[in-house]
Amino acid sequence: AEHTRDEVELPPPAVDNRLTVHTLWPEIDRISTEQIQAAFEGVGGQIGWQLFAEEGDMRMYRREVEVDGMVMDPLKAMHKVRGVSAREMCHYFFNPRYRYEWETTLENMNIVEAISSDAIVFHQTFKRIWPASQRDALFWSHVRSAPQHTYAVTNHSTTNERYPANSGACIRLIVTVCLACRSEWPPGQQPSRDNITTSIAYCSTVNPGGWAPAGVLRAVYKREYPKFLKRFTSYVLEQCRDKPLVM
Ligand code: 6CM
Repeated sequence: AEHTRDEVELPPPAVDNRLTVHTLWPEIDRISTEQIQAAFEGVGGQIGWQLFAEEGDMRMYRREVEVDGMVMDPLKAMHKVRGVSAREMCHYFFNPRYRYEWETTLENMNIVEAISSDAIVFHQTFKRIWPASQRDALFWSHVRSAPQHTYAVTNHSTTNERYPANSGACIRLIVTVCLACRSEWPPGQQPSRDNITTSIAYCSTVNPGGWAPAGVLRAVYKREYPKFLKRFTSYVLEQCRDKPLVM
C-alpha cells in the first residue's frame, strides 16, 4: 500500500490539463522548455565556466557574474546516479512532502497554490546567513517529461499579491533552477535497478535581491551546492532501495 500511494503522486507522463488552462501556463511552458534544453548543453569549450567542485561523477561549474556589485553567478552541475530513474529523481525533488528531509538551507516552506499534479507555487524562507538579511523566495515549480527518458523540474520566481516582496524581515531573492534527469540502460535490455544510470544536470541562477557581501555569498554557494546535490542524490537512492523501479 505504501508504494501505491507514492505512485499516484509520481510526475505525470503528460502535462496535466489543469495546468494548461492556468494564467501562468504560457510562462511555465516557455521557461521550462528553455531550461531543459540548456541543461544538457555542455560547459566544455564555453568561455568562463570554472570547475569548482568535483567528487566521483559529480562536477560543478560556475561563471562569475556581478551586476552592480551583486553576485549572480550561474551554476551548472553534472552528476550520474546508478539504480534510480529520472522520474524517481524528479518525484523527490518536486514533491513538497520530502523537502525538509533533503533541503538543509530551508527554514520554512508554504504551498501558495497547488495548480495541478505537476505544478505548485511555493513560498520559502531560507536560513539566515550572517551578516546578510534573511532571504525568502516565491516561485512556481513544474515537473514534466521530455523525449529520451527525461524528466525535469523547473523552478522560477513569480509574484503573488498575498506574498509581497521585502515587506517583512526578509529580502526576496529571485531564482531560476532546473533539475533535468535522463535515464539510460544497456540496449536490448529492460531497465532495472541493476542496469539503469541517470544523468543529472542541475542549473541554478540566484539573484540575491539586495546587498549581500560577494565573498560570503560565493563561500556559501561553494559549500552548499555540492552538499545539496550529494545529500539529495543519496536521499533518493535510500528512498528507492527495495522499492520497484518506476519509469
Ligand atoms: O534547488 C534547490 N532547492 C529547491 C527547493 O527548495 C529550490 C530552491 C531554490 C532557492 C535556492 C536559494 C539558494 C540560496 C540559499 C542560501 C540563502 C541565501 C542567503 C543570501 C545571503 C548571503 O529550487 C537546492 C538549492 C540548494 C542551494 C544551496
